[in-house]
Amino acid sequence: MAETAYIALGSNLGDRLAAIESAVRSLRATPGVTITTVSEVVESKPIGPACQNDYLNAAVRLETTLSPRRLLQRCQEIEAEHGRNRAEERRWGPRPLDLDLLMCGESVIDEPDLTVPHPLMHKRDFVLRPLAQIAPGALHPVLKVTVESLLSSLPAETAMEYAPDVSCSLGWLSR
Ligand code: A4P
Ligand code: MG
Repeated sequence: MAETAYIALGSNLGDRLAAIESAVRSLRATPGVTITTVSEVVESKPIGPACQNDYLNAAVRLETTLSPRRLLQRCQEIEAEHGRNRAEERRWGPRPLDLDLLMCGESVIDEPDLTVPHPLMHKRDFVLRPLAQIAPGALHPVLKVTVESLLSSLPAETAMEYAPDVSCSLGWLSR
């Protein structure tokens, strides 16, 4: 049975927009995955070590017959294809591509290498803002509140700065 899942995309190294576009194409080409909506791409100041570039962030909604674990594996393959090497990274440090599995249907998973919903999604403006564009009414299966209300209840100091000139639409990548 197909489930609705949401994936967050981020990039702050190299050609950030090309990486995000290409990752959406790779997801779209994955058997068992149909991308249904793609958010705008927004630019955000980095959370984490300060000495790194601003990020581009986006979110996609998809229908999938893959299990959450298989979907995460596919995300990690796509990250690796885009030059990501975790062995050389700091936590929250710069990366050419980051794909986070935010939610997958009603699944609640708490395993060492897979937590669904993503454990930080409800605290991240750079995740919730693009996600709220495409799924304002989606319900967080643990917190039992909508994405829209998670976003509006973030403390003001977590609000990100966005550069509107970088905002752009990848809607043409939906199908
Ligand atoms: N993992 C467990 N559950 C999941 C899941 N649901 N989705 C495991 C993805 N991965 C999951 O991930 C570390 C491990 O988490 C993986 O091995 C996987 O098995 P990672 O991608 O290597 O580490 P990370 O991305 O540094 O950590 P995390 O906890 O995903 O943090 P974030 O929130 O992604 O932070 N600032 C801005 N403005 N924009 C950003 O996109 N991103 C980060 C990364 C920091 N600052 C940022 C941004
Ligand atoms: Mg991550």
